[in-house]
Amino acid sequence: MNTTAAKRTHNAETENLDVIIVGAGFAGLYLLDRLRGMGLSVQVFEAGDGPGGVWYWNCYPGARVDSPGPMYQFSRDDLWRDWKFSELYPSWQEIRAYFRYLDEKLDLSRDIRFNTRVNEAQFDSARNLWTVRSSDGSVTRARYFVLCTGLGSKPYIPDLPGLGDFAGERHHTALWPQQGLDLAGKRVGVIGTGASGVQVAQEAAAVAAHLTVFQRTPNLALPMRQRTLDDDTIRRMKEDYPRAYQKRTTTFGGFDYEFLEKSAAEVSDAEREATFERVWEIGGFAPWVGSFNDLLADEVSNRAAYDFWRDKTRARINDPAIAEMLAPAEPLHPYGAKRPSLEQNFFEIFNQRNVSLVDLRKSPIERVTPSGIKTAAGEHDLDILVLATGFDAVTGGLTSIDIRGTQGETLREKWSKGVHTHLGMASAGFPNLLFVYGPHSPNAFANGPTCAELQGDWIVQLLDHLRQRDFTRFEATVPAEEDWRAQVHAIADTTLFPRADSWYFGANIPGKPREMLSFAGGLSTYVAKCNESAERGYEGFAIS
Ligand code: NA7
Repeated sequence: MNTTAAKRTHNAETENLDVIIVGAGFAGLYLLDRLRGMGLSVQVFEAGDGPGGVWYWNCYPGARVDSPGPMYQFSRDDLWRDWKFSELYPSWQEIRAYFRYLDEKLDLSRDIRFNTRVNEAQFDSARNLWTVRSSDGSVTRARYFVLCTGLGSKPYIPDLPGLGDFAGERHHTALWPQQGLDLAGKRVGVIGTGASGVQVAQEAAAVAAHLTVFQRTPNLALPMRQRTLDDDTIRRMKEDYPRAYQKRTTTFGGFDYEFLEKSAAEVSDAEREATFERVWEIGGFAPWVGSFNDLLADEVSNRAAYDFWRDKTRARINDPAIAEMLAPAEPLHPYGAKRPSLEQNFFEIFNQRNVSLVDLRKSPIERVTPSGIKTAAGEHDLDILVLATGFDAVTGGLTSIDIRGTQGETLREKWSKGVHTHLGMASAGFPNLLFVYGPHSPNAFANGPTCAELQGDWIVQLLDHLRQRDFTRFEATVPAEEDWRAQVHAIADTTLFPRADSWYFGANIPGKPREMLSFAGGLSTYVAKCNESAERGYEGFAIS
Protein backbone atom coordinates (compact mmCIF):
# COMPACT_ATOMS: atom_id res chain seq x y z
CA MET A 1 0.00 0.00 0.00
CA ASN A 2 1.04 3.51 -0.64
CA THR A 3 1.42 5.20 2.70
CA THR A 4 2.65 8.51 1.41
CA ALA A 5 0.15 11.18 0.49
CA ALA A 6 -1.00 10.91 -3.08
CA LYS A 7 -1.56 13.86 -5.34
CA ARG A 8 -5.05 15.27 -4.87
CA THR A 9 -5.67 17.49 -7.82
CA HIS A 10 -9.30 18.28 -8.58
CA ASN A 11 -10.62 17.57 -12.07
CA ALA A 12 -7.60 15.43 -12.73
CA GLU A 13 -6.54 11.84 -12.33
CA THR A 14 -5.41 10.89 -8.86
CA GLU A 15 -3.51 7.63 -8.59
CA ASN A 16 -2.48 5.32 -5.88
CA LEU A 17 -4.67 6.18 -2.96
CA ASP A 18 -5.18 3.40 -0.49
CA VAL A 19 -8.85 3.99 0.21
CA ILE A 20 -11.74 5.93 -1.29
CA ILE A 21 -14.72 6.39 1.01
CA VAL A 22 -18.13 7.61 -0.09
CA GLY A 23 -20.10 9.52 2.55
CA ALA A 24 -19.12 11.79 5.43
CA GLY A 25 -21.58 10.58 8.04
CA PHE A 26 -20.70 8.59 11.15
CA ALA A 27 -19.41 5.56 9.24
CA GLY A 28 -17.30 7.47 6.71
CA LEU A 29 -15.74 9.78 9.29
CA TYR A 30 -14.96 6.97 11.71
CA LEU A 31 -13.13 5.07 8.97
CA LEU A 32 -11.38 8.17 7.68
CA ASP A 33 -9.91 8.82 11.10
CA ARG A 34 -8.98 5.19 11.82
CA LEU A 35 -7.49 4.43 8.40
CA ARG A 36 -5.49 7.67 8.37
CA GLY A 37 -4.26 6.64 11.80
CA MET A 38 -2.88 3.47 10.20
CA GLY A 39 -0.90 5.63 7.80
CA LEU A 40 -3.14 5.00 4.78
CA SER A 41 -3.98 7.64 2.21
CA VAL A 42 -7.74 8.20 2.21
CA GLN A 43 -10.07 10.40 0.20
CA VAL A 44 -13.71 10.88 1.20
CA PHE A 45 -16.30 12.03 -1.32
CA GLU A 46 -19.44 13.67 0.03
CA ALA A 47 -22.38 14.96 -2.01
CA GLY A 48 -23.42 17.44 0.70
CA ASP A 49 -21.82 20.76 1.49
CA GLY A 50 -20.70 19.65 4.95
CA PRO A 51 -20.19 16.56 7.11
CA GLY A 52 -23.07 14.75 8.78
CA GLY A 53 -24.51 12.36 6.18
CA VAL A 54 -28.28 12.23 6.69
CA TRP A 55 -28.00 15.24 9.00
CA TYR A 56 -26.83 17.37 6.16
CA TRP A 57 -29.87 16.52 4.05
CA ASN A 58 -32.58 16.13 6.67
CA CYS A 59 -33.02 19.71 7.87
CA TYR A 60 -36.83 19.83 7.71
CA PRO A 61 -38.63 21.42 10.67
CA GLY A 62 -38.54 19.06 13.64
CA ALA A 63 -35.87 16.69 12.26
CA ARG A 64 -34.18 15.00 15.19
CA VAL A 65 -32.63 11.68 16.03
CA ASP A 66 -34.60 8.83 17.61
CA SER A 67 -31.57 7.68 19.64
CA PRO A 68 -30.66 9.41 22.93
CA GLY A 69 -27.78 11.88 22.47
CA PRO A 70 -25.33 10.03 24.76
CA MET A 71 -25.70 6.96 22.52
CA TYR A 72 -25.64 9.02 19.35
CA GLN A 73 -21.96 9.85 19.55
CA PHE A 74 -18.62 8.18 19.14
CA SER A 75 -17.49 6.37 22.27
CA ARG A 76 -13.89 7.68 22.33
CA ASP A 77 -13.60 9.60 25.55
CA ASP A 78 -11.65 12.52 24.11
CA LEU A 79 -14.61 13.05 21.80
CA TRP A 80 -17.39 13.06 24.40
CA ARG A 81 -15.76 14.71 27.42
CA ASP A 82 -16.09 18.24 26.02
CA TRP A 83 -19.21 17.73 23.98
CA LYS A 84 -22.79 18.23 25.16
CA PHE A 85 -26.18 17.96 23.55
CA SER A 86 -28.75 20.21 25.21
CA GLU A 87 -31.65 17.80 24.68
CA LEU A 88 -31.94 14.07 25.29
CA TYR A 89 -32.95 13.58 21.65
CA PRO A 90 -30.88 16.17 19.75
CA SER A 91 -32.16 18.22 16.84
CA TRP A 92 -30.53 18.23 13.40
CA GLN A 93 -28.97 21.61 14.23
CA GLU A 94 -27.15 20.18 17.26
CA ILE A 95 -26.10 17.04 15.42
CA ARG A 96 -24.63 19.18 12.67
CA ALA A 97 -22.78 21.18 15.33
CA TYR A 98 -21.44 17.87 16.70
CA PHE A 99 -20.12 16.96 13.25
CA ARG A 100 -18.42 20.36 12.99
CA TYR A 101 -16.88 19.68 16.39
CA LEU A 102 -15.60 16.27 15.22
CA ASP A 103 -14.27 17.87 12.07
CA GLU A 104 -12.27 20.45 14.01
CA LYS A 105 -11.06 18.03 16.62
CA LEU A 106 -9.94 15.34 14.15
CA ASP A 107 -9.08 17.63 11.23
CA LEU A 108 -11.27 15.61 8.92
CA SER A 109 -12.22 18.07 6.16
CA ARG A 110 -8.77 18.16 4.65
CA ASP A 111 -9.47 14.69 3.23
CA ILE A 112 -13.11 15.23 2.29
CA ARG A 113 -14.24 16.54 -1.07
CA PHE A 114 -17.67 18.10 -0.42
CA ASN A 115 -20.34 18.85 -3.03
CA THR A 116 -19.03 15.90 -5.00
CA ARG A 117 -21.16 12.89 -5.84
CA VAL A 118 -19.56 9.62 -6.89
CA ASN A 119 -21.29 8.46 -10.07
CA GLU A 120 -19.27 5.47 -11.29
CA ALA A 121 -16.71 2.99 -10.06
CA GLN A 122 -14.99 0.26 -12.02
CA PHE A 123 -12.68 -2.47 -10.73
CA ASP A 124 -9.45 -3.00 -12.66
CA SER A 125 -8.64 -6.69 -12.19
CA ALA A 126 -5.15 -6.43 -13.66
CA ARG A 127 -4.02 -3.86 -11.10
CA ASN A 128 -6.46 -4.59 -8.27
CA LEU A 129 -7.57 -0.96 -8.19
CA TRP A 130 -10.89 0.86 -8.22
CA THR A 131 -11.33 3.75 -10.62
CA VAL A 132 -13.91 6.19 -9.32
CA ARG A 133 -15.54 8.96 -11.37
CA SER A 134 -17.26 11.84 -9.65
CA SER A 135 -19.61 14.69 -10.44
CA ASP A 136 -16.72 17.22 -10.51
CA GLY A 137 -15.19 15.36 -13.44
CA SER A 138 -12.41 13.86 -11.36
CA VAL A 139 -11.08 10.34 -11.77
CA THR A 140 -9.54 8.81 -8.66
CA ARG A 141 -7.92 5.44 -8.18
CA ALA A 142 -7.51 3.49 -4.99
CA ARG A 143 -6.94 -0.07 -3.86
CA TYR A 144 -10.05 -0.16 -1.67
CA PHE A 145 -13.47 1.38 -2.18
CA VAL A 146 -15.65 1.75 0.92
CA LEU A 147 -19.27 2.87 0.69
CA CYS A 148 -20.63 4.62 3.75
CA THR A 149 -23.78 5.92 2.10
CA GLY A 150 -26.12 5.14 4.98
CA LEU A 151 -29.50 3.48 4.87
CA GLY A 152 -31.51 6.51 3.85
CA SER A 153 -29.59 8.40 1.20
CA LYS A 154 -31.84 7.87 -1.81
CA PRO A 155 -35.15 9.68 -1.27
CA TYR A 156 -38.26 8.01 -2.63
CA ILE A 157 -40.74 10.28 -4.40
CA PRO A 158 -43.91 8.39 -5.40
CA ASP A 159 -45.14 8.75 -8.92
CA LEU A 160 -48.37 10.56 -8.01
CA PRO A 161 -50.41 11.73 -11.00
CA GLY A 162 -50.11 15.50 -11.42
CA LEU A 163 -47.26 15.90 -8.91
CA GLY A 164 -45.41 18.22 -11.26
CA ASP A 165 -48.49 20.44 -11.63
CA PHE A 166 -48.51 21.59 -7.99
CA ALA A 167 -48.09 25.36 -7.97
CA GLY A 168 -46.99 25.76 -4.34
CA GLU A 169 -43.75 24.73 -2.61
CA ARG A 170 -43.13 20.98 -2.76
CA HIS A 171 -40.25 19.26 -0.97
CA HIS A 172 -39.22 15.78 0.06
CA THR A 173 -38.12 15.86 3.71
CA ALA A 174 -34.61 14.69 2.79
CA LEU A 175 -34.26 17.35 0.07
CA TRP A 176 -35.41 20.22 2.25
CA PRO A 177 -34.13 23.70 1.33
CA GLN A 178 -30.94 24.37 3.28
CA GLN A 179 -32.06 27.96 3.90
CA GLY A 180 -35.24 26.65 5.57
CA LEU A 181 -38.89 27.15 4.74
CA ASP A 182 -41.37 28.92 6.99
CA LEU A 183 -44.56 26.93 7.55
CA ALA A 184 -46.21 29.66 9.67
CA GLY A 185 -49.64 30.72 8.46
CA LYS A 186 -49.50 28.32 5.50
CA ARG A 187 -51.77 25.48 4.44
CA VAL A 188 -49.43 22.52 4.76
CA GLY A 189 -49.99 18.97 3.52
CA VAL A 190 -47.79 16.09 4.69
CA ILE A 191 -47.87 12.79 2.80
CA GLY A 192 -46.45 9.97 4.91
CA THR A 193 -46.40 9.18 8.60
CA GLY A 194 -43.00 7.52 9.11
CA ALA A 195 -40.34 9.10 11.35
CA SER A 196 -40.04 12.15 9.11
CA GLY A 197 -43.79 12.68 8.64
CA VAL A 198 -44.45 12.46 12.38
CA GLN A 199 -41.71 14.99 13.16
CA VAL A 200 -42.64 17.53 10.52
CA ALA A 201 -46.35 17.24 11.36
CA GLN A 202 -45.67 18.05 15.02
CA GLU A 203 -43.86 21.26 14.01
CA ALA A 204 -46.34 22.25 11.31
CA ALA A 205 -49.33 21.80 13.64
CA ALA A 206 -47.90 24.47 15.94
CA VAL A 207 -47.61 27.19 13.29
CA ALA A 208 -49.54 26.34 10.13
CA ALA A 209 -52.89 27.90 9.26
CA HIS A 210 -53.96 24.38 8.49
CA LEU A 211 -52.17 21.02 8.44
CA THR A 212 -53.51 18.04 6.53
CA VAL A 213 -51.79 14.72 7.23
CA PHE A 214 -52.24 12.08 4.52
CA GLN A 215 -51.81 8.70 6.21
CA ARG A 216 -51.59 5.35 4.47
CA THR A 217 -50.50 3.23 7.44
CA PRO A 218 -50.84 4.27 11.10
CA ASN A 219 -47.48 4.70 12.83
CA LEU A 220 -47.35 2.79 16.11
CA ALA A 221 -45.27 5.67 17.44
CA LEU A 222 -43.79 5.53 20.93
CA PRO A 223 -43.36 8.35 23.46
CA MET A 224 -39.99 10.06 23.01
CA ARG A 225 -39.94 11.54 26.53
CA GLN A 226 -37.82 14.40 25.30
CA ARG A 227 -36.17 16.58 27.92
CA THR A 228 -33.65 19.36 28.05
CA LEU A 229 -30.38 18.58 29.82
CA ASP A 230 -28.74 21.07 32.14
CA ASP A 231 -25.03 20.99 32.92
CA ASP A 232 -25.48 19.15 36.17
CA THR A 233 -27.56 16.42 34.53
CA ILE A 234 -25.02 16.08 31.73
CA ARG A 235 -22.17 15.78 34.25
CA ARG A 236 -24.00 13.01 36.09
CA MET A 237 -24.87 11.23 32.84
CA LYS A 238 -21.24 11.35 31.75
CA GLU A 239 -20.16 9.46 34.84
CA ASP A 240 -22.02 6.52 33.32
CA TYR A 241 -20.79 6.92 29.74
CA PRO A 242 -17.86 4.46 29.98
CA ARG A 243 -20.18 1.71 31.23
CA ALA A 244 -22.86 2.62 28.68
CA TYR A 245 -20.41 2.60 25.76
CA GLN A 246 -19.09 -0.78 26.83
CA LYS A 247 -22.61 -2.13 27.24
CA ARG A 248 -23.82 -0.89 23.85
CA THR A 249 -21.38 -3.20 22.06
CA THR A 250 -23.04 -6.22 23.69
CA THR A 251 -26.72 -5.60 22.98
CA PHE A 252 -29.25 -6.30 20.24
CA GLY A 253 -29.76 -2.69 19.18
CA GLY A 254 -26.43 -1.05 20.02
CA PHE A 255 -28.04 0.85 22.90
CA ASP A 256 -27.12 0.51 26.55
CA TYR A 257 -30.13 -1.67 27.32
CA GLU A 258 -31.34 -5.04 26.17
CA PHE A 259 -34.52 -7.06 25.77
CA LEU A 260 -35.75 -8.38 29.11
CA GLU A 261 -34.74 -11.91 29.97
CA LYS A 262 -38.40 -12.91 30.09
CA SER A 263 -41.13 -13.55 27.60
CA ALA A 264 -44.54 -11.94 27.86
CA ALA A 265 -45.98 -15.44 27.59
CA GLU A 266 -44.39 -16.71 30.79
CA VAL A 267 -45.51 -13.99 33.22
CA SER A 268 -48.84 -13.32 34.92
CA ASP A 269 -51.28 -10.79 33.46
CA ALA A 270 -50.45 -8.39 36.28
CA GLU A 271 -46.69 -8.63 35.71
CA ARG A 272 -47.12 -8.24 31.96
CA GLU A 273 -49.16 -5.09 32.41
CA ALA A 274 -46.75 -3.67 35.00
CA THR A 275 -43.80 -4.30 32.69
CA PHE A 276 -45.53 -2.68 29.73
CA GLU A 277 -46.19 0.34 31.98
CA ARG A 278 -42.58 0.48 33.13
CA VAL A 279 -41.03 0.45 29.65
CA TRP A 280 -43.70 2.89 28.47
CA GLU A 281 -42.58 5.33 31.15
CA ILE A 282 -38.95 4.94 30.07
CA GLY A 283 -40.08 5.69 26.53
CA GLY A 284 -37.88 5.86 23.46
CA PHE A 285 -37.39 2.41 21.93
CA ALA A 286 -37.65 0.69 25.34
CA PRO A 287 -41.21 -0.54 24.59
CA TRP A 288 -39.82 -2.01 21.34
CA VAL A 289 -36.31 -3.45 21.95
CA GLY A 290 -36.17 -3.13 25.74
CA SER A 291 -39.32 -5.08 26.55
CA PHE A 292 -40.22 -8.80 26.65
CA ASN A 293 -37.95 -10.94 24.51
CA ASP A 294 -40.77 -12.58 22.56
CA LEU A 295 -42.65 -9.46 21.41
CA LEU A 296 -41.24 -9.54 17.89
CA ALA A 297 -41.63 -13.30 17.49
CA ASP A 298 -44.75 -14.50 19.31
CA GLU A 299 -48.15 -13.52 17.94
CA VAL A 300 -50.00 -13.59 21.24
CA SER A 301 -47.34 -11.58 23.11
CA ASN A 302 -47.14 -9.14 20.21
CA ARG A 303 -50.89 -8.64 20.27
CA ALA A 304 -50.77 -7.89 24.00
CA ALA A 305 -48.17 -5.20 23.32
CA TYR A 306 -50.29 -3.79 20.52
CA ASP A 307 -53.38 -3.61 22.72
CA PHE A 308 -51.40 -1.82 25.42
CA TRP A 309 -50.05 0.68 22.87
CA ARG A 310 -53.50 1.16 21.28
CA ASP A 311 -55.26 1.88 24.57
CA LYS A 312 -52.56 4.32 25.73
CA THR A 313 -52.70 6.11 22.38
CA ARG A 314 -56.46 6.27 21.98
CA ALA A 315 -56.74 7.88 25.40
CA ARG A 316 -54.90 10.89 23.95
CA ILE A 317 -57.24 11.44 20.98
CA ASN A 318 -60.62 13.17 21.48
CA ASP A 319 -62.51 12.12 18.35
CA PRO A 320 -63.25 8.36 18.30
CA ALA A 321 -63.25 8.28 14.48
CA ILE A 322 -59.75 9.86 14.36
CA ALA A 323 -58.62 7.53 17.16
CA GLU A 324 -59.71 4.55 15.06
CA MET A 325 -57.65 5.84 12.11
CA LEU A 326 -54.52 6.46 14.17
CA ALA A 327 -54.77 3.50 16.56
CA PRO A 328 -57.19 0.96 15.09
CA ALA A 329 -58.97 -1.59 17.27
CA GLU A 330 -57.43 -4.32 15.09
CA PRO A 331 -53.75 -3.87 14.14
CA LEU A 332 -52.88 -3.54 10.45
CA HIS A 333 -49.56 -5.29 11.06
CA PRO A 334 -47.76 -6.72 14.09
CA TYR A 335 -46.54 -4.26 16.71
CA GLY A 336 -42.94 -3.22 16.00
CA ALA A 337 -42.80 -5.04 12.65
CA LYS A 338 -42.54 -1.62 10.99
CA ARG A 339 -40.18 0.84 12.60
CA PRO A 340 -42.00 2.79 15.32
CA SER A 341 -41.24 6.52 15.39
CA LEU A 342 -40.66 8.45 18.54
CA GLU A 343 -43.24 11.20 19.03
CA GLN A 344 -43.71 14.10 21.41
CA ASN A 345 -47.28 15.32 20.80
CA PHE A 346 -48.10 13.63 17.51
CA PHE A 347 -51.42 12.20 18.68
CA GLU A 348 -52.58 15.38 20.45
CA ILE A 349 -52.17 17.51 17.33
CA PHE A 350 -55.23 15.80 15.88
CA ASN A 351 -57.29 17.37 18.69
CA GLN A 352 -56.44 20.80 17.25
CA ARG A 353 -58.90 22.60 14.98
CA ASN A 354 -56.17 23.45 12.47
CA VAL A 355 -55.20 19.79 11.88
CA SER A 356 -56.99 17.17 9.82
CA LEU A 357 -56.21 13.56 8.98
CA VAL A 358 -56.96 11.85 5.68
CA ASP A 359 -57.01 8.06 5.61
CA LEU A 360 -55.57 7.15 2.23
CA ARG A 361 -56.72 3.55 2.52
CA LYS A 362 -60.32 4.76 2.50
CA SER A 363 -59.85 7.72 0.16
CA PRO A 364 -56.70 7.31 -1.98
CA ILE A 365 -54.99 10.22 -3.69
CA GLU A 366 -56.50 10.60 -7.16
CA ARG A 367 -54.14 13.32 -8.28
CA VAL A 368 -52.10 16.30 -7.24
CA THR A 369 -53.59 19.48 -8.70
CA PRO A 370 -52.06 22.96 -9.05
CA SER A 371 -53.83 23.96 -5.82
CA GLY A 372 -53.47 20.84 -3.68
CA ILE A 373 -54.48 17.18 -3.46
CA LYS A 374 -57.62 15.54 -4.74
CA THR A 375 -58.60 12.33 -2.99
CA ALA A 376 -61.63 10.14 -3.56
CA ALA A 377 -63.32 12.06 -0.73
CA GLY A 378 -62.59 15.66 -1.72
CA GLU A 379 -60.01 18.37 -2.43
CA HIS A 380 -57.44 19.77 -0.03
CA ASP A 381 -56.01 23.18 -0.89
CA LEU A 382 -52.34 23.55 0.02
CA ASP A 383 -49.54 26.13 -0.11
CA ILE A 384 -46.82 23.66 0.85
CA LEU A 385 -46.68 19.94 0.07
CA VAL A 386 -44.27 17.89 2.18
CA LEU A 387 -43.34 14.50 0.79
CA ALA A 388 -42.36 12.50 3.88
CA THR A 389 -42.40 9.39 1.73
CA GLY A 390 -39.15 7.80 2.81
CA PHE A 391 -36.27 6.24 0.96
CA ASP A 392 -35.16 3.47 -1.32
CA ALA A 393 -33.74 2.36 1.98
CA VAL A 394 -30.73 0.17 2.76
CA THR A 395 -29.71 -0.62 -0.84
CA GLY A 396 -30.58 2.62 -2.70
CA GLY A 397 -27.44 4.52 -1.72
CA LEU A 398 -25.28 1.71 -3.08
CA THR A 399 -27.23 0.79 -6.20
CA SER A 400 -27.59 4.40 -7.36
CA ILE A 401 -23.82 4.42 -8.04
CA ASP A 402 -22.78 2.63 -11.23
CA ILE A 403 -20.44 0.11 -9.58
CA ARG A 404 -18.98 -2.42 -11.99
CA GLY A 405 -17.07 -5.46 -10.74
CA THR A 406 -15.32 -8.38 -12.42
CA GLN A 407 -18.35 -10.04 -14.07
CA GLY A 408 -19.30 -7.07 -16.24
CA GLU A 409 -22.51 -6.42 -14.34
CA THR A 410 -23.20 -3.58 -11.94
CA LEU A 411 -24.05 -4.08 -8.28
CA ARG A 412 -27.53 -2.81 -9.13
CA GLU A 413 -27.93 -5.51 -11.80
CA LYS A 414 -26.59 -8.21 -9.51
CA TRP A 415 -28.92 -7.24 -6.66
CA SER A 416 -31.97 -6.82 -8.89
CA LYS A 417 -32.25 -10.62 -8.56
CA GLY A 418 -31.89 -10.42 -4.79
CA VAL A 419 -29.29 -8.93 -2.47
CA HIS A 420 -26.20 -11.09 -1.95
CA THR A 421 -23.52 -10.13 0.55
CA HIS A 422 -21.07 -11.81 2.85
CA LEU A 423 -21.47 -10.52 6.42
CA GLY A 424 -23.35 -7.51 5.06
CA MET A 425 -20.06 -5.86 4.08
CA ALA A 426 -18.92 -7.31 0.73
CA SER A 427 -20.32 -8.96 -2.39
CA ALA A 428 -18.83 -11.61 -4.71
CA GLY A 429 -17.63 -10.22 -8.04
CA PHE A 430 -16.75 -6.89 -6.41
CA PRO A 431 -13.24 -7.33 -4.97
CA ASN A 432 -11.83 -4.74 -2.58
CA LEU A 433 -15.29 -3.19 -2.12
CA LEU A 434 -16.77 -2.83 1.35
CA PHE A 435 -19.92 -1.21 2.69
CA VAL A 436 -20.86 -0.08 6.17
CA TYR A 437 -24.44 0.02 7.52
CA GLY A 438 -25.46 -1.74 4.32
CA PRO A 439 -27.81 -4.62 3.48
CA HIS A 440 -27.59 -7.83 5.56
CA SER A 441 -25.94 -5.95 8.42
CA PRO A 442 -28.01 -5.05 11.50
CA ASN A 443 -28.42 -1.48 10.17
CA ALA A 444 -32.20 -1.05 10.54
CA PHE A 445 -32.14 -2.45 14.06
CA ALA A 446 -28.92 -0.90 15.33
CA ASN A 447 -27.92 2.51 16.58
CA GLY A 448 -25.85 4.19 13.84
CA PRO A 449 -22.69 5.25 15.71
CA THR A 450 -22.38 1.85 17.46
CA CYS A 451 -22.62 0.06 14.13
CA ALA A 452 -20.19 2.52 12.50
CA GLU A 453 -17.60 1.80 15.18
CA LEU A 454 -18.01 -1.97 15.27
CA GLN A 455 -18.11 -2.52 11.52
CA GLY A 456 -15.41 0.13 11.15
CA ASP A 457 -13.12 -1.72 13.57
CA TRP A 458 -13.61 -4.95 11.66
CA ILE A 459 -12.73 -3.24 8.36
CA VAL A 460 -9.64 -1.62 9.89
CA GLN A 461 -8.48 -5.04 11.06
CA LEU A 462 -9.13 -6.59 7.65
CA LEU A 463 -7.12 -3.91 5.82
CA ASP A 464 -4.34 -4.23 8.37
CA HIS A 465 -4.33 -8.01 7.90
CA LEU A 466 -3.94 -7.53 4.13
CA ARG A 467 -1.19 -4.95 4.55
CA GLN A 468 0.80 -7.08 6.97
CA ARG A 469 0.85 -9.91 4.43
CA ASP A 470 1.28 -7.84 1.27
CA PHE A 471 -2.05 -8.96 -0.11
CA THR A 472 -3.73 -6.66 -2.60
CA ARG A 473 -7.09 -8.27 -3.14
CA PHE A 474 -9.96 -9.79 -1.20
CA GLU A 475 -13.33 -10.92 -2.42
CA ALA A 476 -16.39 -12.54 -0.85
CA THR A 477 -16.94 -16.05 -2.19
CA VAL A 478 -20.21 -17.15 -3.76
CA PRO A 479 -20.87 -20.00 -1.26
CA ALA A 480 -20.19 -17.62 1.66
CA GLU A 481 -22.69 -15.09 0.45
CA GLU A 482 -25.31 -17.75 -0.32
CA ASP A 483 -24.87 -18.96 3.24
CA TRP A 484 -25.05 -15.45 4.75
CA ARG A 485 -28.16 -14.61 2.74
CA ALA A 486 -29.78 -17.85 3.96
CA GLN A 487 -28.89 -16.95 7.56
CA VAL A 488 -30.35 -13.43 7.22
CA HIS A 489 -33.58 -14.83 5.78
CA ALA A 490 -33.81 -17.71 8.28
CA ILE A 491 -33.50 -15.32 11.22
CA ALA A 492 -36.17 -13.04 9.75
CA ASP A 493 -38.47 -16.05 9.34
CA THR A 494 -38.39 -16.66 13.10
CA THR A 495 -39.82 -13.15 13.65
CA LEU A 496 -42.99 -11.25 12.82
CA PHE A 497 -41.12 -8.76 10.60
CA PRO A 498 -42.15 -10.52 7.34
CA ARG A 499 -45.79 -9.85 8.25
CA ALA A 500 -45.54 -6.12 7.52
CA ASP A 501 -44.90 -4.26 4.28
CA SER A 502 -41.94 -2.19 5.37
CA TRP A 503 -38.71 -0.76 4.04
CA TYR A 504 -36.96 -3.53 6.01
CA PHE A 505 -38.17 -5.73 3.12
CA GLY A 506 -37.94 -3.19 0.31
CA ALA A 507 -41.75 -3.32 0.24
CA ASN A 508 -42.09 0.49 0.11
CA ILE A 509 -40.53 0.73 -3.37
CA PRO A 510 -42.61 -0.45 -6.34
CA GLY A 511 -40.80 -3.27 -8.17
CA LYS A 512 -38.10 -3.81 -5.54
CA PRO A 513 -37.71 -7.51 -4.67
CA ARG A 514 -39.44 -8.26 -1.37
CA GLU A 515 -36.75 -9.74 0.84
CA MET A 516 -35.32 -9.10 4.27
CA LEU A 517 -32.58 -6.47 3.93
CA SER A 518 -31.31 -6.42 7.52
CA PHE A 519 -29.72 -8.92 9.88
CA ALA A 520 -32.34 -9.29 12.61
CA GLY A 521 -30.27 -11.42 14.98
CA GLY A 522 -28.91 -8.46 16.93
CA LEU A 523 -25.74 -6.39 16.69
CA SER A 524 -23.75 -8.38 19.26
CA THR A 525 -24.49 -11.71 17.51
CA TYR A 526 -23.58 -10.11 14.20
CA VAL A 527 -20.23 -8.85 15.49
CA ALA A 528 -19.47 -12.29 16.93
CA LYS A 529 -20.06 -13.82 13.49
CA CYS A 530 -17.82 -11.23 11.81
CA ASN A 531 -15.08 -11.88 14.36
CA GLU A 532 -15.41 -15.63 13.86
CA SER A 533 -14.70 -15.17 10.14
CA ALA A 534 -11.65 -13.00 10.96
CA GLU A 535 -10.30 -15.51 13.48
CA ARG A 536 -10.50 -18.22 10.82
CA GLY A 537 -8.35 -16.14 8.46
CA TYR A 538 -11.32 -14.26 6.98
CA GLU A 539 -13.39 -17.29 6.18
CA GLY A 540 -15.73 -16.66 3.26
CA PHE A 541 -13.25 -14.37 1.52
CA ALA A 542 -10.73 -15.23 -1.19
CA ILE A 543 -7.57 -13.31 -0.38
CA SER A 544 -4.57 -12.99 -2.68
P1 NA7 B 1 -40.58 5.91 6.07
O1 NA7 B 1 -40.51 5.39 7.43
O2 NA7 B 1 -40.32 4.98 4.93
O3 NA7 B 1 -42.03 6.54 5.90
C1 NA7 B 1 -42.56 6.89 4.65
C2 NA7 B 1 -44.03 7.20 4.80
O4 NA7 B 1 -44.54 7.61 3.54
C3 NA7 B 1 -44.85 6.01 5.25
O5 NA7 B 1 -45.84 6.45 6.13
C4 NA7 B 1 -45.47 5.53 3.94
O6 NA7 B 1 -46.67 4.84 4.09
C5 NA7 B 1 -45.69 6.83 3.23
N1 NA7 B 1 -45.79 6.70 1.78
C6 NA7 B 1 -44.83 6.26 0.93
N2 NA7 B 1 -45.30 6.28 -0.32
C7 NA7 B 1 -46.57 6.74 -0.25
C8 NA7 B 1 -47.56 6.98 -1.22
N3 NA7 B 1 -47.36 6.73 -2.51
N4 NA7 B 1 -48.75 7.47 -0.81
C9 NA7 B 1 -48.95 7.70 0.50
N5 NA7 B 1 -48.06 7.49 1.47
C10 NA7 B 1 -46.87 7.02 1.09
O7 NA7 B 1 -39.62 7.15 5.84
P2 NA7 B 1 -39.15 8.25 6.90
O8 NA7 B 1 -38.41 9.28 6.14
O9 NA7 B 1 -40.28 8.71 7.71
O10 NA7 B 1 -38.18 7.49 7.85
C11 NA7 B 1 -37.13 6.70 7.30
C12 NA7 B 1 -36.16 6.26 8.33
O11 NA7 B 1 -35.20 7.29 8.48
C13 NA7 B 1 -36.63 6.07 9.72
O12 NA7 B 1 -37.25 4.89 9.96
C14 NA7 B 1 -35.36 6.22 10.51
O13 NA7 B 1 -34.59 5.05 10.45
C15 NA7 B 1 -34.70 7.31 9.81
P3 NA7 B 1 -46.67 3.22 4.30
O14 NA7 B 1 -46.23 3.01 5.72
O15 NA7 B 1 -45.67 2.66 3.31
O16 NA7 B 1 -48.05 2.80 4.04
